[in-house]
Amino acid sequence: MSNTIPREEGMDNTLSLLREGYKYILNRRRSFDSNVFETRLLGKKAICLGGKEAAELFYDSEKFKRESAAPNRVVQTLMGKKAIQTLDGEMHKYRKEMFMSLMSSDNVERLKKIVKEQWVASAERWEQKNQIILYEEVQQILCIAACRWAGVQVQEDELKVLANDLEALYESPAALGPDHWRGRNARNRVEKLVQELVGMVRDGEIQPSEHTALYKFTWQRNLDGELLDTETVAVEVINILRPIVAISVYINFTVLALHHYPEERKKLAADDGKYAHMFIQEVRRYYPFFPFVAARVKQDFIWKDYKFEENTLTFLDLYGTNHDPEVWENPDLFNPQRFEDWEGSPFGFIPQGGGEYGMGHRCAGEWVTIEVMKESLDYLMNGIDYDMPNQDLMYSMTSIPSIPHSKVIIQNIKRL
Ligand code: HEM
Ligand code: MYR
Repeated sequence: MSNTIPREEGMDNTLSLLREGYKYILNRRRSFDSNVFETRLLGKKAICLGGKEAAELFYDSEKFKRESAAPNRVVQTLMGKKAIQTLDGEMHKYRKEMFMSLMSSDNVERLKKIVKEQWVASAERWEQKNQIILYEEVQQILCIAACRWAGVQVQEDELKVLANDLEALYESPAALGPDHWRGRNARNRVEKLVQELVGMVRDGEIQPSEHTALYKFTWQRNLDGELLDTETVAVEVINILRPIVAISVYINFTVLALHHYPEERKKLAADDGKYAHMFIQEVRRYYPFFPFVAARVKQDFIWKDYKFEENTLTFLDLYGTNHDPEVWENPDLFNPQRFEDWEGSPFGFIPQGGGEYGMGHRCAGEWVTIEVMKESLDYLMNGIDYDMPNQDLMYSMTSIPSIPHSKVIIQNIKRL
């Protein structure tokens, strides 16, 4: 015997999703008083899940798979074909090990060092200018750092185009019309560029250091002992470059938080490192970024008397789980203090996905993200002084991903 999953009426509710954005799933979880409901999105039946318990279910790889789960528009922009995000089982585990082999503390330190150097070099230039658009400048910093870290050599004059293309890959998945096509064109260009480099590594024309993603991925063998095909190597190297550039969104939100909550500056100034960590965690929890992730039911099962049918498309609400009152006290208040005695939760705090790194799909770059954010926060607090002119700092809850409208303008920059 099973109960019927609460169902949202309507032939297709994609329009409501567009209208309500990050809050679409949360709004319905509230109105149906249920952490699971059924709807129709992008012309298909879909189940939406939210909350800690539902996240635990979603990350059970016996129950959900990623094959054919990501909408085509997301594959064609953000992820790329045959990317790790679309793999299951042994293939996924093996590919994940390849990614995680980059995440040793030495290698993460190497990235932080490059990021710091780029902040310093950029601030020197900014002193000569009246004002800068931080989002764009930080993308340059992170694009150079990501390329150096990954062993991807690009000419100085190509960097702006590349940073702009990598931005387009993560800004376009949910966009419509030309804003979406900008991402598809960017993917074609970036894949071509990285594929050429992979070819050059294989031909011995260039020799990136063995710590780099370009080296490791180029020489990675599949479970069948064959080298990965060139397209897949390029897709996975881009799975390193793009998200590092995307940290610019979180850095923008970091500056926004410092501006909106000036008392936080004092706490950070008196800090030995612990408060900075709490502050960064709260930025990742509080601000909207990755809205939800998609999977399909692997085989029929029953959960809480609800029947989940094989192949049903299922979305897990990341934003809504990070704002779930069952998990967080006053979830809509920005309060880093909440992380002081926080015991950790692989399913309640999921800005970059949940569960484990090794077996599941949780973000391979979560540690990198936190460390790059900390390094950047430290430079913003102790490396420079700046003013924030009047500007439109609003960010929309319906554009995905959400970015403060002015892209954060800062002026009168002085190195300390
Ligand atoms: C996966 C978010 C930064 C590499 C993911 C997932 C999310 C996410 C939500 C999917 C989880 C799932 O499918 O269940 C973010 C956000 C970032 C970020 C918001 C902030 C900028 C990074 C960085 C890297 C990275 C810096 C690499 C250096 C990956 C990879 C996957 C992934 C390789 C696929 C993991 C898998 O399928 O097993 N990320 N990420 N991400 N992320 Fe990140
Ligand atoms: C990354 O580049 O991997 C990290 C940041 C990506 C943010 C992308 C936000 C839009 C994703 C829409 C996905 C819908 C999934 C079904």
